[in-house]
Amino acid sequence: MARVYVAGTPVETADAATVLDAIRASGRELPTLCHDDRLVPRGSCRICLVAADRRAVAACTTPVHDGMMIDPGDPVARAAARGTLELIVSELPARALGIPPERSELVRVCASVGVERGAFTGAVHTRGTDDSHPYIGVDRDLCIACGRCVAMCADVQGTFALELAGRGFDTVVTAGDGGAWAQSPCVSCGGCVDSCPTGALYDKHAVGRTATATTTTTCGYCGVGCALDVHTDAAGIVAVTPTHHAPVNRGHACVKGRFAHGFVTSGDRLTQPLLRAAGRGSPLRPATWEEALAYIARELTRVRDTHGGDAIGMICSARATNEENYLAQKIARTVLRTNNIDNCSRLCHAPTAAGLTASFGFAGGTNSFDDLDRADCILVAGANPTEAHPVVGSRIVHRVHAGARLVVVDPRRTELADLADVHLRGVPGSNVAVFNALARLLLDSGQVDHDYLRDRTTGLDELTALLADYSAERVAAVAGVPASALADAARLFGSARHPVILYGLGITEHAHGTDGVRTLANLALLRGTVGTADGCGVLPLRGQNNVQGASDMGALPDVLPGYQRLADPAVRERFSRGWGVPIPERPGLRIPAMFGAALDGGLRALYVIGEDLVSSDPDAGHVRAALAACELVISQDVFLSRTAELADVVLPAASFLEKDGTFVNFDRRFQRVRPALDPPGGVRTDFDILRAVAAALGADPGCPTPAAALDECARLTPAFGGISHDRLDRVGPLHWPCPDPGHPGTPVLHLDRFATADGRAALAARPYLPPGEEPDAEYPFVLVTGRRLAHYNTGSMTRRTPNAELLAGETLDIATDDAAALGVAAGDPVEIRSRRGRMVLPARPTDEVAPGQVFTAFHFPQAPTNELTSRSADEVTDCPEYKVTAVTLRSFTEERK
Ligand SMILES: Nc1nc2c(c(=O)[nH]1)N[C@H]1C(S)=C(S)[C@@H](COP(=O)(O)OP(=O)(O)OC[C@H]3O[C@@H](n4cnc5c(=O)[nH]c(N)nc54)[C@H](O)[C@@H]3O)O[C@H]1N2
Ligand SMILES: Nc1nc2c(c(=O)[nH]1)N[C@H]1C(S)=C(S)[C@@H](COP(=O)(O)OP(=O)(O)OC[C@H]3O[C@@H](n4cnc5c(=O)[nH]c(N)nc54)[C@H](O)[C@@H]3O)O[C@H]1N2
Ligand SMILES: [Mo]
Repeated sequence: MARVYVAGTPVETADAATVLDAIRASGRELPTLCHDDRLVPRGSCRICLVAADRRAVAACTTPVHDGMMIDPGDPVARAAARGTLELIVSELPARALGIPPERSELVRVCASVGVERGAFTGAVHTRGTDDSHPYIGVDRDLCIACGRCVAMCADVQGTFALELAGRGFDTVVTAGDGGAWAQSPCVSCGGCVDSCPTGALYDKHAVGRTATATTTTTCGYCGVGCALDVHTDAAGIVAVTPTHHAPVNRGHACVKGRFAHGFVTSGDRLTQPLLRAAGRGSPLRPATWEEALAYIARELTRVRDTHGGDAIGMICSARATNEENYLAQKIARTVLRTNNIDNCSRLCHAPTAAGLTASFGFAGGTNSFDDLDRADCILVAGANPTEAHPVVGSRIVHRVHAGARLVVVDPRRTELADLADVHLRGVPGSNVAVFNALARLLLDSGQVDHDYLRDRTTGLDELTALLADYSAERVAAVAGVPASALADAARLFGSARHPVILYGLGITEHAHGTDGVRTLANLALLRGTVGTADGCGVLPLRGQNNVQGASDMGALPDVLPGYQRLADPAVRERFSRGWGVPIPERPGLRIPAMFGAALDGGLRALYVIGEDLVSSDPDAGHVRAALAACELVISQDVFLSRTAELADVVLPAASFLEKDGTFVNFDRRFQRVRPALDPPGGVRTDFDILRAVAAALGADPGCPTPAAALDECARLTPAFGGISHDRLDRVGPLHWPCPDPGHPGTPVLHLDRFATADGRAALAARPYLPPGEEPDAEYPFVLVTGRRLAHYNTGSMTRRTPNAELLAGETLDIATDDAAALGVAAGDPVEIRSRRGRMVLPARPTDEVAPGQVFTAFHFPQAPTNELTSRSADEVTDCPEYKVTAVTLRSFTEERK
């Protein structure tokens, strides 16, 4: 700590503080122009000149020392600052000072320093504008070459798309090679726009509007859980900006959270319930809420009372809030009287929940994302965070530039693979073999923590015995990864002091996904880097905004909130007492089993909240057949999804921007979701809809408000006992477990003991087994499916925003040589056929995919990827093997000739 004097008043600051920090800590404001808290201070604009120990200094770059005397109002320094500002302004066109103050820091600074236009008139630029990008407008003549945008792009986003080009007076920001912004490598995170002090870079959507309110909430796209400030006027959203100083995203965001909000006003949003007046076969027509609710109540009651509650299934939404998921599973269990409730974690990270529970005892990532800041080796396995979790991706890039080593395990050459020290490019489905080889190399080289293994783990002998079969040479042959690369990876991971493991669906969405998670977790255990103050642990990059929370809230067939086991009579007893209704004992069906039961006649009604089964579940033909077999399908969604089109009743739901509640992000943080908008007329939140459905069924589910729902959940769930809306509003995000209102939350799990029965982590001795579906002579290629930056899952939201201009359609990514052998060039149509279905996509020849493999996403209805994927699934959790589908390809143009 240092004690300094600001205008004579003593102020305590950190040793590393700057004069600017000290002035702000004293409660004073000091205008700045080139400064941004997210960036390393530059000290280039001189607007923050003050006197320190009687010398004029730039406050933003001058470090404090004990006893320093700071005079923020020193007349000489401030006159110099004012003169500098006058010079800057003199070189700008008149419109620079006509921008509303909330969109121009320069205008605010001029007002505060007392500078008006006209003191000097310098030469003014005529460098023109760039309107090519759907979101980012460029008015080059307002650029003062402060460099903030360049630093945001390089140091925060990690893309290095921007630079200051030209010399002297002509220096100006440019993107890429200086051509159109839209053609540059810019990934549209918006960081440059958020930092630009003059309006040279601006949010095109916000032009001409003035926000009258700002609501801080949590992003509803991926599981990173970025805090966003949603700025609104009477007409709706003016702009969304990342919340500065938010613990997760620290003032950063991606193209989806930052810009893709236009779907809320899309003309085709559902705004009233839809019903089939004359039953199946008749068209969906608008209905009143009363009609729709009465219909649902009558049909659900009929099915329940005739066939029992287990003839009904409910699929809850990882897009919805904790409170909504809590209420949904409570209604399923107490009103519909079934444990047939599941959520899309089944399609995603169910193997994570099963694998981490088996290894460590808890179904959550072990550490906080913040621990990445000290990681010196990052193992990214089966994840593509620069596209799917961009704020995490940026932080990884940043760490690597700061010296951390990077190992990427992915069949594709992703952006991070390009940056990696070692890229292990095994064939899809080879993870267990690769991780076993790495484990063997760590053991053979002695790069393991023997004390830790002895004291804190079980299963070392079994693992060691199994690993006899996993020499690097043998695995090289199985996985197609050079033995030397395996050795390099093991050496980097084995010699790191703070290794961290981040992983994604490339590990889980496999026939042996749970084994993949467990054998990956072995690596952290061997090194003793999980459950220790030093270690950085194992972090699953959970997918949906609230997939962690949907599962935490018990929207699962075999556990109640907080993973309390339904099979445990004491747990059932507590919930039965808490809810005042005995809860059914029989464990419910998982999503794939619900489809099977529908086809067998055991399941007759399916209530689907915020999931597009036809687009996102594997083998769409099978899904459609299952839906057709049900007597009643309810779809509750923001849009008429492909599933809603097949439903008997469609209920219009609010989006995350219109909701009150909480989400749990990928590192177990409860974060507040606050309504920035009212739902459009006729639309209700999932919370209100669920309460109305329960009421129509003649039940009162309690939980009058979202806050009350979380309170009730906290009372029944020890791990969440200290979490409430009120506390989150006061102290900010909290990591579970958080057992009581005085508990600070648990960023790092398992510090004293693991949550397993014996308190030790279980090493897993799991053999490599081949994928469920393998290529053969008839279907010789492996189709890998995944994600692209600009679009989100079924694309229902992002396709209804200008993100559709950033990526207008799907492609089939194919190795250059394979494309040549097929006779297709970029853009040529290729027919892709599996044992179940087909589609036609334009080819995109690239060396990002290996020969014999092809890649595509599932964001567009015109590219119905899941018509092709198989029902092969993880043997433990039924998570579909989306990452391996055997397909055959042919040039479609050829065919038609
Ligand atoms: N832009 C965007 N962001 C998203 C989403 C989105 O749709 N769009 N969806 C969200 C959701 S729900 C989720 S779950 C997450 C998913 O986030 P990720 O898990 O990162 O996404 P994927 O692209 O599905 O798969 C990750 C990687 O696994 C690799 N892979 C495939 N097979 C194998 C294998 O056998 N071994 C290894 N080691 N790797 C393999 C793929 O090549 C791919 O690069 O993203 C979330 N964020
Ligand atoms: N081939 C292939 N298929 C995959 C995957 C893959 O990697 N490859 N990944 C799988 C994974 S990981 C996942 S998570 C699933 C995702 O699959 P889904 O969950 O089906 O996909 P989403 O597009 O995220 O959202 C589903 C629906 O929720 C609606 N919605 C959004 N917000 C709300 C809300 O607040 N309330 C309500 N009621 N509705 C809302 C959207 O409009 C959309 O129609 O896809 C899976 N499918
Ligand atoms: Mo997901």
